[in-house]
Amino acid sequence: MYKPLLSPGHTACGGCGQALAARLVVDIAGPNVIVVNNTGCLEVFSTGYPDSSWEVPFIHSLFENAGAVASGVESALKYLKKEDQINVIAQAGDGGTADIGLQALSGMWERGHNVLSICYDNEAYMNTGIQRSGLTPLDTNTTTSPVGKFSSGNIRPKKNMIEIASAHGISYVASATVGFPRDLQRKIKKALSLKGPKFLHIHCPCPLGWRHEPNLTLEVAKLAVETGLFPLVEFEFGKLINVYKLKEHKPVEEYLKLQGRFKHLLSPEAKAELARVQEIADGNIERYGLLVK
Ligand SMILES: Cc1ncc(C[n+]2csc(CCOP(=O)(O)OP(=O)(O)O)c2C)c(N)n1
Ligand code: SF4
Repeated sequence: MYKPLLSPGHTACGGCGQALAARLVVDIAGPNVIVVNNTGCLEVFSTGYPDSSWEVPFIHSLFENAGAVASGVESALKYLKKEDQINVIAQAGDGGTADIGLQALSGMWERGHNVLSICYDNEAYMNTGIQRSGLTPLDTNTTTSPVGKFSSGNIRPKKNMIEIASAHGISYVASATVGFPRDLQRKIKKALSLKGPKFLHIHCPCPLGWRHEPNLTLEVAKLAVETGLFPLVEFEFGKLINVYKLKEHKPVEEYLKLQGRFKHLLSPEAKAELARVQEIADGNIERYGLLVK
């Protein structure tokens, strides 16, 4: 009988993209895995003391150091000559990956540890109240980039985390989304079949922070890809090897209009800001050759 390795009964919000992604990940990774998890929503909703939803060994690291802890776990497995039997996954949210945890991850990638790092990207520090992170998109309304008379939300574009990781020349770097679960699981399988450091960046809608209906999680996730705002790409040793092609280029409004965090962009006065967001999507489409010709 099927037994999920991230079992139900945890306390994630209804429609949480991160809960769905984590389950897809661990189910395909299988039982021979050790998970190291930065502080963040995923760790909090799945491990409320004294309970745990994890059916595999799970270590809660600090907010900033899953990379360092996972490096130690992998080194211990090597010493015990068990590195071929057990996979190590280091996982975190976007804040834990692209901001505070980046130094530890970069060190782990540079040293060449055989670890799969995963970023569950819900585009803000959700666990502490929707503060912006380095992966929050331009013009997002968050509690630390509030929309107002003189502000259209977050003033910085999303960091290109995929290319930051890929610049380390590691064996595999890819983006994925809960909107395309089979593609996500294929990428996990591929990553775990390769030696050395790997990085998977998973786009995970958050109904609470993005202010969309919980039943729209998959639709929102798919539209991020279909508008070009979250391209699905794969790199091997720093080289782009594959992209998810788009048959048509949907306008960004189709994605933005489902989410309260972008509501201000749809007013007639916000035309110029909306054009800036569309420019980002167009730039991704051109950069990665996403459109079917
Ligand atoms: C050094 C340190 N600073 C701040 C915190 C408080 N803190 C815990 S979780 C968190 C936000 C996590 O955000 P992210 O990594 O994006 O994950 P999410 O909760 O969004 O899934 C913060 C700021 C902490 N635990 N440790
Ligand atoms: S706040 Fe967002 S990421 Fe956190 S449990 Fe709720 S839906 Fe999931």
